[in-house]
Amino acid sequence: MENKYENLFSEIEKKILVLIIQAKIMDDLTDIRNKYLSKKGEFSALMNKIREADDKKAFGEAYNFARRKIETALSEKLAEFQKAALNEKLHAESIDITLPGKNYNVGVMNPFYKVKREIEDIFVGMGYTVENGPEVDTDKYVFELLNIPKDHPARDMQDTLYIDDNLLLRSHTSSVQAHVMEHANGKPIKIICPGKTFRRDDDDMTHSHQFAQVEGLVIDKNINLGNLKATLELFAKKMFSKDSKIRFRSSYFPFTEPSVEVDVSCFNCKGKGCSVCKGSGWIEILGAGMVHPNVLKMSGYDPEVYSGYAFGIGIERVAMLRYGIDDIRRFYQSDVRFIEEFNKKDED
Ligand code: FA5
Repeated sequence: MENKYENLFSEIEKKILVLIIQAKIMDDLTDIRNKYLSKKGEFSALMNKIREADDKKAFGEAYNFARRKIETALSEKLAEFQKAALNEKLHAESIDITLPGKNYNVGVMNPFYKVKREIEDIFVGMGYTVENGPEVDTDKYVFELLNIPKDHPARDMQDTLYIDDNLLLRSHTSSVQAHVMEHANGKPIKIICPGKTFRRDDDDMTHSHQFAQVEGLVIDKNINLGNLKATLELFAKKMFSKDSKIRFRSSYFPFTEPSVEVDVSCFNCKGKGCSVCKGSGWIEILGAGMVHPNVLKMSGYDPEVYSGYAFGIGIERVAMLRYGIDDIRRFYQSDVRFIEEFNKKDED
């Protein structure tokens, strides 16, 4: 049906539609919208004439019809601009897949860390949890709670770097034993703690002033030396080879009684004697023993009820045996050729 108000809007409608067609950029559309369709825009202003219209409904319909046409044309043009902009962006970002790629070198793990992780895996597999302890610690934890009072001669063998009279770089991971016992509140313990240790040792092929140990500590009722031996034998078989054997040699540590040094049968000659084991057929890898009753008492355990064992494994020494590395200092020289060499050995 004819609407007598149509003509009132047709002229301005055409003018705006032409402007929309001619728009070159998105901003042109914004300008058109502001100029004609905003509250005080030229087209919107025509709505005021409704007051004079005798058929207000028809007037409103004609106005809305024209306005919708303009709005539709604006949206279509806007979509056109957006599509063009997207195409342009996609084109600019297109990748030439025929170009040669960049070569990235994949880093490899230092054999020290490989062995550290393997040791952790073996003990976690036996139900141990992995703990951490401070590398800078007090005299109390590094020595006193381990039955090494001030002026005890055993301190000579573990001289270290002191920050002040009381604060020092730990000379063994055994310091973690006292921390763990303190927090366990008399409950059973089964932990290992890998970490850095420091000593005033002269560096040579098998000694470094900084090295790493894995401490092990088990405390419960009825723990005996046989448990320690079975644990370490299983460790040696998993770490070195399934026919590895271990032997205990009696030794002395103030914090264990009895104390032992533990040797592993030489992986190279299977105990016959070779240059790796210096002809003995055995290689020392750790110190261990039954936790001394004094240590248990000082940390709140009744030695009549609880017993335990502890061990301290030198990580670099194990890595040296595992990979046939002749000099401990190589671990710390950051020579990429050295590190890569041991990755190749794993792949062989
Ligand atoms: C200890 O440090 C004791 N805390 C171990 C222990 C723990 C005994 C729990 C009993 C119970 P020892 O000084 O022997 O013990 O060191 C243990 C291991 O650390 C050695 O067998 C060796 O593998 C390694 N180690 C010791 N000193 C050095 C060093 N300067 N450089 C490299 N490795 C070392």
